[in-house]
Amino acid sequence: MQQMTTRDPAQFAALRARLADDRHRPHYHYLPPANWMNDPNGTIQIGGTYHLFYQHFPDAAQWGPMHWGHATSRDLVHWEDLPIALAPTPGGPDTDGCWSGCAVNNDGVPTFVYSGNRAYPQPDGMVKRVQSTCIATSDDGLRMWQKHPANPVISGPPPELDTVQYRDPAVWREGDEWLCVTGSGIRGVGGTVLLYRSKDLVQWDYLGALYTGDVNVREPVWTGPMWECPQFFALDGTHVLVISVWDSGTKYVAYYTGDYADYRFTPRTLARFDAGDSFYAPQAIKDDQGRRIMWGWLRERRSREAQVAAGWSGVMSLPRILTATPDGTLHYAPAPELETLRAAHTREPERVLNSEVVPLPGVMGEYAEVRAEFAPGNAQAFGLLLRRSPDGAEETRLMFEPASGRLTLDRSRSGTDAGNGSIGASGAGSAEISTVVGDLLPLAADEPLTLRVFLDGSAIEVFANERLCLSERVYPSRPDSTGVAAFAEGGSAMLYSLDCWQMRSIW
Ligand code: DQQ
Repeated sequence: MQQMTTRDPAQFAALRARLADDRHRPHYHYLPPANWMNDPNGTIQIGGTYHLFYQHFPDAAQWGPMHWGHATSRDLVHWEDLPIALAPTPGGPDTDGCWSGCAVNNDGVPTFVYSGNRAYPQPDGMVKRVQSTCIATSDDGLRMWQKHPANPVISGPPPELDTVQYRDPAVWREGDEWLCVTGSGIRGVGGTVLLYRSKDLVQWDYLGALYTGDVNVREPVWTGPMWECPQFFALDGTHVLVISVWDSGTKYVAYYTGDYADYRFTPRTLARFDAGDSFYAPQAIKDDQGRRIMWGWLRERRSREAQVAAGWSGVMSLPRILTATPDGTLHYAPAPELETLRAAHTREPERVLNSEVVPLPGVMGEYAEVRAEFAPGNAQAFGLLLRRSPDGAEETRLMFEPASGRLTLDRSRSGTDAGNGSIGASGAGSAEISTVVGDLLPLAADEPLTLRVFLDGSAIEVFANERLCLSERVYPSRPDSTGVAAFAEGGSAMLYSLDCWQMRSIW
């Protein structure tokens, strides 16, 4: 692909048009006009407008010195691309990248609090990274940003701590002070979030660790040696700490719920946030309806070469509304605004599935929402076959096993192109890609399984009974891998209903 840059907003429409025919490119998930995107940053709603900033490399579909891209929405569904908001300043603390951070409204002054990154190549070929906390403000409605002359406002982790890495400030207001958590890890101990307070976002005092994990504990979730992109907020009577687990590379997202008092957090629960391998580095806002809305980065699951050749990389998840139950379990719902994208609708009749695969020829599952409700019956396994070719040679299997209560997504037969992280895959990173992902979803007696599946080119997001999310990326090789089938194995299951809506493009 001829080199494209997203530095010039006048080119945005042409870039989107140029990539529009790529069938792996989503139609109703946000992604930049072209090139690389990773974490959501600086999410905020001001004057009714949702602002989404994101980690962006504007010169290629690969990771590079990070900028902050920018898009806005009035309805959480349709987005307008705006010019790049932040770029590295040569010689400054963010010379090698404006890394992740947040946005706050400081008495009417929109302010970014973000990670500056400097990279120093070492004689042994390694790179020493120096990460600090910087701020920037805007006086023109969040378009142009001025970096503060005092940057970095926090030059690095407290010197008394033996830290692994240090980045990704998340700031909130408590009374008359600002509080900030920053992701880090204590060598040999575990991931940690370091807590600071400030009156003015410029002078910060370190208050100790809000909470530190234990790298040696594997259950219920291994939380690793370092945490990126922490999020900490009150929700429905509990406090939630969301962490992105890093271990020489990005792993997955987990969350704790528990109690917060005297600048310390005491967890009561710990679980995976998303059972897939794609969702990472999420960020949440509280909007003007009081809803806690979260977006995450749906990273690619194909080789670096395939991403560069495509000319784009990275997708933003759909906005998820979070709620917490009294036992500390998070529930997730796709923002109801997404229903405005529903177009042609098909409904399959109720049927019993008897150890069989039932293709549903009327259901087109390429850019669609599928909602299916099952009763487990006595089947050993049942579920949906997604992105299926007419002969079943390619398919992505979403399967529930009642005995174990496990929901899995198997992408081992999703596509055959080399480099797509599936069968026949080759290329950077493909060896470490798991092809079967999932988690436990215990059902109460007589509780049906309700799957809401959002299919959008290469992006799949599953909401199961609103308490398990599973996000993945698949790259079917065949243009006719657009079908959906229902199946049951080792007995029968009841498919009460299956609705499918074609989803309109947001562009
Ligand atoms: N991405 C950013 C970091 C963050 C990581 C760099 C998480 O600030 O820790 O692009 O994906």
